[in-house]
Amino acid sequence: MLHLQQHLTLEQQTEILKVCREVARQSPLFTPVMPSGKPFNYQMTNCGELGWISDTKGYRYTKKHPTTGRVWTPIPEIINNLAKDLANQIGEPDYHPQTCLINFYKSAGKLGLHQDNSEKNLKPAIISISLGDDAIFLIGGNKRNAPTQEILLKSGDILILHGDSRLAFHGIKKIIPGTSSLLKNGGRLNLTIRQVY
Ligand code: MD3
Ligand code: FE
Repeated sequence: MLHLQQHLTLEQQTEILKVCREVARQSPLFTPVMPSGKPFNYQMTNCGELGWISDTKGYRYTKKHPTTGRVWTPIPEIINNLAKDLANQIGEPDYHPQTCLINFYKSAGKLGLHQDNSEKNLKPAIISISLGDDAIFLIGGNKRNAPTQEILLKSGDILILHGDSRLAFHGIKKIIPGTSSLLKNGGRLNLTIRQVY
């Protein structure tokens, strides 16, 4: 895993936040539920040719927003270019961003320890961008019971998950309210860019 601390300037963060708001206007945030019916502790939407969703039918990628029934909006240029540049730098010149999951956490938001394995191709890197309030991120090993490490993610930080870390268990333990003024009303946005197949 690569952790690029404060990689994005305040200007870049502001521009990315703006395009996320435009995405959310077309494809509104919604609260997904687990296959058990239990709601997640955050809201989400997507952009790109595919979007990751969870409901009582399971975890999967779809071409359409679950409530509007419309296709997801394209990945904004600034996000697409940033992801391709970063992938290039880690030796993935053919990286093709197919989806950007946008998670929005309020102050009580969290995400339990899990593995990302809904993708058909598990080789391409995952690129994650943090905006807004700080979060305590947990990352462990490739087995659920392996010890975890806490990492503080701040606004403008980027994580690149490739190689061994791609299948590491991970989660968001806590949001630390009042640590960023990027989002007017607080909270944290996380963008996760993936090539699915
Ligand atoms: C480590 N999101 O949506 S992003 C997710 O902050 C997810 O919203 C978190 O985990 C969030 O699935 C964490 C950082 C991240 C993304 C993918 C990973 C870390 C990862 C895949 C493997 C290992
Ligand atoms: Fe994940």
